[in-house]
Amino acid sequence: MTKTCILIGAPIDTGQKREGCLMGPAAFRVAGLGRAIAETGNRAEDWGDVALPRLRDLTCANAAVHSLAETVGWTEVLAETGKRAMAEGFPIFMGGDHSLSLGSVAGVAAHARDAGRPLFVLWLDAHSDYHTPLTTSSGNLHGTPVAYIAGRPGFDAFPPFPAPVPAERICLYGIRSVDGPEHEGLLESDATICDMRVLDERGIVAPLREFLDKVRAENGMLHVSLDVDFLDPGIAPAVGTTVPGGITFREAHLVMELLHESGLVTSLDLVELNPFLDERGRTARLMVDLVGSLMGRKVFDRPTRSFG
Ligand code: NNH
Ligand code: MN
Ligand code: MN
Ligand code: MN
Repeated sequence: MTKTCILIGAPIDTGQKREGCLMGPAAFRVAGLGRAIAETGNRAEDWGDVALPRLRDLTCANAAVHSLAETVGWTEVLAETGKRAMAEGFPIFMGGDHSLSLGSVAGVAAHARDAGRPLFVLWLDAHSDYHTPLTTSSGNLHGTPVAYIAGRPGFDAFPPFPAPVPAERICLYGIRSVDGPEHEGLLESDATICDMRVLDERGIVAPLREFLDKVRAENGMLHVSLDVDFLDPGIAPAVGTTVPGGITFREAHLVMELLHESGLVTSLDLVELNPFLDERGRTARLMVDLVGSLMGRKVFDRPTRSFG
């Protein structure tokens, strides 16, 4: 089925402290995201970059938290834009750091609620991003979106999350860096944790298929949030928070191909690309190639699915 991909640029870098992520949307365009989608026979429509609305005075009980007003502003505009885009096609949110997902998933969740369908979230990341504004010690709000999506308390400055996603519909996949308070919270939740230990032991395919089977069984919509640091730093250096032992080139493409074959994905975030740290655009190009695989590009096109 032909999809209309709606590219939404979100030049955000206030969710963390290193400058550069705001060049992400431009880098994705230069690396040919629109062309890569068109080559798969799908349509790409670029809505340009969203702009930060006027800031309000907001405070947080945790003094470590920085750029709260900016992050809330981005959340509001992305939730609104994301909801509109869901009604017209398959939104691809081009970050920007991962605080983008506070807004993108809020918009997607509002759409799913109105459509009467359950939303599932696949978090492809080295980190669990399960802090709340009250538990983060870095104060970097890019480490909080999963908690917001799951409806954890502590987000008083933010718009209430439209339809919190029950933890059993969230899968954290590829994680290998989890802070203490995140760990405690996750142990009490029913989120599916495919950390690197699980993936090393079981391989990458079976755990992913199990999660996709759950989505299919409930006729769910599936949001995929792809953080550059999900990938091994050796193949994806353009990210501020590299963690060794990441997903390889071949594994990453296989994940995307399985997602394509599932036909379940309805929206996508591309986050944490910091083009200032890239080597001649290789990380941006890899991310674009991965979207190509997600949208159906194949090396050899088999008439039927031949791998069970
Ligand atoms: N857990 C750390 C923090 O909250 C790191 C989060 N950084 C990320 N998340 N890149 O994906 O500061
Ligand atoms: Mn992240
Ligand atoms: Mn990360
Ligand atoms: Mn932390």
